[in-house]
Amino acid sequence: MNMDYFLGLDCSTQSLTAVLINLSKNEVIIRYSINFDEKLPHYNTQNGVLSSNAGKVVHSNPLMWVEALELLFKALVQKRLPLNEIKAISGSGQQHGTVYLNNSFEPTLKNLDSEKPLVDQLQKIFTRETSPIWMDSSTTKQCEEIRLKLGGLEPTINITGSNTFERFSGPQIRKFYEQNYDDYIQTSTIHLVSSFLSSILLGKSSPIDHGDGAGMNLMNIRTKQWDDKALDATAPDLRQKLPALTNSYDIIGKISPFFVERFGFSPETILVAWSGDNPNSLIGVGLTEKGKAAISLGTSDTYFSFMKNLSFDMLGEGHVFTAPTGDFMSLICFKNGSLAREAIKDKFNLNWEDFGEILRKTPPGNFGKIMLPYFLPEIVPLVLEPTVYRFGFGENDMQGNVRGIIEAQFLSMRLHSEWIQEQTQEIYATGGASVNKEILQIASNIFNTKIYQFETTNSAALGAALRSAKTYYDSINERINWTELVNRFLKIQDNYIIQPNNKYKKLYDDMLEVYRKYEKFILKNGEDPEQFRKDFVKKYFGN
Ligand code: XUL
Repeated sequence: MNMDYFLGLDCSTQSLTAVLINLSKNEVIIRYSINFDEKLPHYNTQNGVLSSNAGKVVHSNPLMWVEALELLFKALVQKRLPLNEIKAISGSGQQHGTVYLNNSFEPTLKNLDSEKPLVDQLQKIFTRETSPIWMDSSTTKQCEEIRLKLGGLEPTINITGSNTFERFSGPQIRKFYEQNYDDYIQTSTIHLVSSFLSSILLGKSSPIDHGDGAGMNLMNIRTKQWDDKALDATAPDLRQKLPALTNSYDIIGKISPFFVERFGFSPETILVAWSGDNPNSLIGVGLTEKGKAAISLGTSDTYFSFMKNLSFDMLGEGHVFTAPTGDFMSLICFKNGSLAREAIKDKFNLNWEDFGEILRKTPPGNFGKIMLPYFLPEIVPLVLEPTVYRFGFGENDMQGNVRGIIEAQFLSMRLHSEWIQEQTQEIYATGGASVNKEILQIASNIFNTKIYQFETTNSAALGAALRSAKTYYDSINERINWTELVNRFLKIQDNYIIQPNNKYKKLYDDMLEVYRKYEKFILKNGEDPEQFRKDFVKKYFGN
């Protein structure tokens, strides 16, 4: 019997993951990951990255991603998975990261020898050995320069969908142009992580999809074309170096002979444009209609939602990207996600069970203990010099710190998502930490919204697999709509729904105001809200 297999790949910060699905049976056949630190130690990464300059400069090695791709396919072959029956492949990449290539890139991809490892053949295609990734926060100067050239905050947001951000590709490209002029001139193509890896599968330079393109400060969010003003504000001759843009749902070609010969894929395997991890997760967690938002608790924490009608965060903290469906999505990215939670867990020598136990035993509102959790430079709100602030408690108060970090993360998420106009009725939780029910209960209480917890923690790779399936069926005129497609894989069970406890609604509304004032106090020279915090303590804890 013919089976409809589809493959989704996800090159995230710490690992490369494959999710293989069978649409004839609506099942996931395998989820398999290559962890960079563990399986490719010779790249010397920590949590998948190379960090310098006190955490401000964060790069990764594109050859490591290539080597991981081969390791991953080798493992799938060894597991005797039916690679030759896969109908279509798509993928996902950590957003914003840029790969700089010379003019041997295309000829090299065209002439790959399937007897030799990829990594040996791609050594000489780069003009920049390492790629700046989304965790990099070293381009404040370039952000300011570009924003100024575009006419300030408002026009920048109106054109690109976002303020300029340190990690966005445009400012990163400008920094390379300013600091490594000769290498910039030698660069013939600049790819994103997603389009770089899709190029390798395709055997030639691949387009960049609108979803990931929107995270560059270079694409016009309304016309979905490279924006001349933004290109000029960033670096000279940039248009020639950028691949074409394409819809996220477009077929970009068939898999290159290298992968057919080396791993046994069918030469008929269709490739669908890759996208960023957040647009992919939008599909992977089933956000195909308005009113639905997701929180992804991974290396970074993100809050994102499906958006039917374009609207912007004029404060410049959130982003609007194109959704894989052709609609829009909002995204807010918090860098102090898992690594911040782990910093507290490890400081007190806890495991995740102990951590959950403390969350269960401590009261909502944390006796008015407020943390501003900037263990790393933060994206939202912008904090370039990492410092952890504690009000009403000290760094050795274990319980205060455990609840403090979690409440801080979700209060900040609620505060900084206030601009999103389409009302959220349901939140879907995904990412590593979403298996922790205590964490999600706090999120649910703070947002006063029901949260669906999913079994899947590979939502980006699953989203990529589902996207490739959607395009494949559209191409053979067996149309399925997005919601019907994603629902086949989103089997939410009743015990995975977390209900907000209404009892804490008012408390968290009030605590949000305390938190808002502390952010203002620390980051914007606002008034010291100590008395306001004490009033909160008195109101809810009586002392
Ligand atoms: C989104 C962002 C991160 C990366 C890595 O803007 O920077 O979520 O995509 O996951």
